[in-house]
Amino acid sequence: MLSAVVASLLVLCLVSGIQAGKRFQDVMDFGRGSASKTHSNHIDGWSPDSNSWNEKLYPAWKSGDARWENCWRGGKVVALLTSDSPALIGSNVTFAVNLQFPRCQKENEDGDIVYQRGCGNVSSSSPDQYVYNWTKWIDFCNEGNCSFANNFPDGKPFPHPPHWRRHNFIYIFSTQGQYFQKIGRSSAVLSINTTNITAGTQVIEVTVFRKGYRKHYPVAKASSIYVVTDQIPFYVNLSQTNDKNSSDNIFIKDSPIKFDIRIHDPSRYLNTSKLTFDWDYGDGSGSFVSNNPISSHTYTLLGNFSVNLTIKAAIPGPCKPVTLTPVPTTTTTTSTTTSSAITTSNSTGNTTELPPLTTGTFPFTTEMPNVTTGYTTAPYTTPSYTTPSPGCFIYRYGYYHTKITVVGKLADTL
Ligand SMILES: *[C@@H]1O[C@H](CO)[C@@H](O)[C@H](O)[C@H]1NC(C)=O
Ligand SMILES: *[C@@H]1O[C@H](CO)[C@@H](O)[C@H](O)[C@H]1NC(C)=O
Ligand SMILES: *[C@@H]1O[C@H](CO)[C@@H](O)[C@H](O)[C@H]1NC(C)=O
Ligand SMILES: *[C@@H]1O[C@H](CO)[C@@H](O)[C@H](O)[C@H]1NC(C)=O
Ligand SMILES: *[C@@H]1O[C@H](CO)[C@@H](O)[C@H](O)[C@H]1NC(C)=O
Ligand SMILES: *[C@@H]1O[C@H](CO)[C@@H](O)[C@H](O)[C@H]1NC(C)=O
Ligand SMILES: *[C@@H]1O[C@H](CO)[C@@H](O)[C@H](O)[C@H]1NC(C)=O
Ligand SMILES: *[C@@H]1O[C@H](CO)[C@@H](O)[C@H](O)[C@H]1NC(C)=O
Ligand SMILES: *[C@@H]1O[C@H](CO)[C@@H](O)[C@H](O)[C@H]1NC(C)=O
Ligand SMILES: *[C@@H]1O[C@H](CO)[C@@H](O)[C@H](O)[C@H]1NC(C)=O
Ligand SMILES: *[C@@H]1O[C@H](CO)[C@@H](O)[C@H](O)[C@H]1NC(C)=O
Ligand SMILES: CC(=O)N[C@H]1CO[C@H](CO)[C@@H](O)[C@@H]1O
Repeated sequence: MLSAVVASLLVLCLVSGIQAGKRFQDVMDFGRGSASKTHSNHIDGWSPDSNSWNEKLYPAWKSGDARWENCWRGGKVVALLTSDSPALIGSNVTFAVNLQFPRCQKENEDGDIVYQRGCGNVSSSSPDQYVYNWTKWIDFCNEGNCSFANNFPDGKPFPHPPHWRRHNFIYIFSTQGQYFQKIGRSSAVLSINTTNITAGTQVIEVTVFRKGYRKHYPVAKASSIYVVTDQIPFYVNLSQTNDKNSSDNIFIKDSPIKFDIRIHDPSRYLNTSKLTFDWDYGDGSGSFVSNNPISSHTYTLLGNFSVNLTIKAAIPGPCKPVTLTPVPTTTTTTSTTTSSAITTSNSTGNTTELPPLTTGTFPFTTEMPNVTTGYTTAPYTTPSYTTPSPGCFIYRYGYYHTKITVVGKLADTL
């Protein structure tokens, strides 16, 4: 009898022990999947998703949980998650989250959510009515010590950047088996240095909570993919004066064509690199090497030409034999030929008012398949175009190939 009581107590303890032991990876939809892979590489400033998650303070709902339906007054909040990928390994990829509130709701200067005047049922003469007024809590908060819940899911206290009291949303990002937490207003931006991220297509997820008194409430969830590549992302703009159709790749003989290389490098990672552009215009004129992303070539023959470009970036790097992220030299096709739109998914658990958005897509091309571009440090490199200068470099390449047709002036009017 007694032993039965002890046993059931023990069971109770075990059960509650299990409940208390929720981890980030259990909460994140993609956490489990990515945790099974080997993510031994640490992202600066991020934490492993094996850390425990305080479920009392942050209720954890999976997508599709019915509770998402009533988590916000007057409708649903949609989180739009976008990125500026593709990102060359070593550069930063930047994510932006924007919260869209139900019709007629907006965030005001104080960071509170109010009904917009003159919208829908809200009378234009009445003062702002609040949906969520967090300002009223500020009195309960002095120098970083608030009487309401003021910690992240892993227990760390909120940081106190300027105006932090007006930061009423908590953003939990998750990728590569790691998480990052921050507070903010109705939008948030986050950069990741991709040095330690494996080349390929990766998934990132964000869960957004609104500030509550005793606990915080999930309001939206979103996920997106981003591409990290070991080849320089760029596109080439070909143009010619008086070109009838700028997208048909048909040009006129004896008139210069402008080849304009636009490198996609929003974090300016390549700013300190030496860039070399090696053109082959395909008309037997040979290789033309330049340091200028804009070049010009005049075809004096009619016909079809196969144009090739190799971009080489010498990025100043550490000199010691580095054991950096092993860049998979497997078919880079998977990671680089995805010039397709990178779509972001929306989710508030169920249906959303908006179609999935596309990220700031970039018409980049890095075509040539299976060219190996591993990390190479200066002492071990194959012969290079540039004369070896002091210091050591990481070399990255980008490839472009296109076909153009050169016609006579009268050809298309005939
Ligand atoms: C990459 O990983 C190494 C080893 O874990 C770490 O020391 C370094 O800070 C990381 N760098 C970045 C940019 O994440
Ligand atoms: C989810 O959406 C479906 C179809 O739009 C709807 O029938 C269902 O009621 C929604 N689920 C919840 C929990 O609201
Ligand atoms: C990312 O980190 C690496 C290694 O710390 C550094 O060399 C590189 O410049 C960083 N990239 C950016 C965009 O800050
Ligand atoms: C005000 O809102 C109610 C309920 O949402 C709706 O039935 C009514 O038509 C609205 N009135 C106007 C003038 O929009
Ligand atoms: C929010 O609460 C504060 C303090 O109670 C009050 O002064 C303010 O007017 C409220 N804001 C709105 C938009 O109602
Ligand atoms: C924060 O508040 C708690 C409880 O109200 C109090 O015990 C503590 O001394 C305060 N700490 C500071 C730094 O004000
Ligand atoms: C790159 O991201 C890191 C955070 O990972 C940030 O500290 C750094 O300022 C960023 N650099 C640039 C140039 O965006
Ligand atoms: C390509 O270059 C032409 C001429 O410089 C310019 O008018 C056009 O806007 C550019 N197109 C793109 C997509 O950058
Ligand atoms: C321009 O060329 C593209 C590609 O060949 C073609 O799809 C498009 O219809 C052309 N536009 C015009 C106005 O001729
Ligand atoms: C140009 O690139 C194509 C395809 O990548 C390749 O087949 C061809 O040999 C290259 N031509 C030259 C002259 O390098
Ligand atoms: C690239 O692919 C070609 C055929 O598709 C193959 O013959 C060649 O060995 C590959 N090169 C490398 C470096 O994998
Ligand atoms: C992940 C997710 O829920 N995506 C949804 C985004 O919205 C579209 C259209 O509303 C749905 O088809 C997706 O399933």
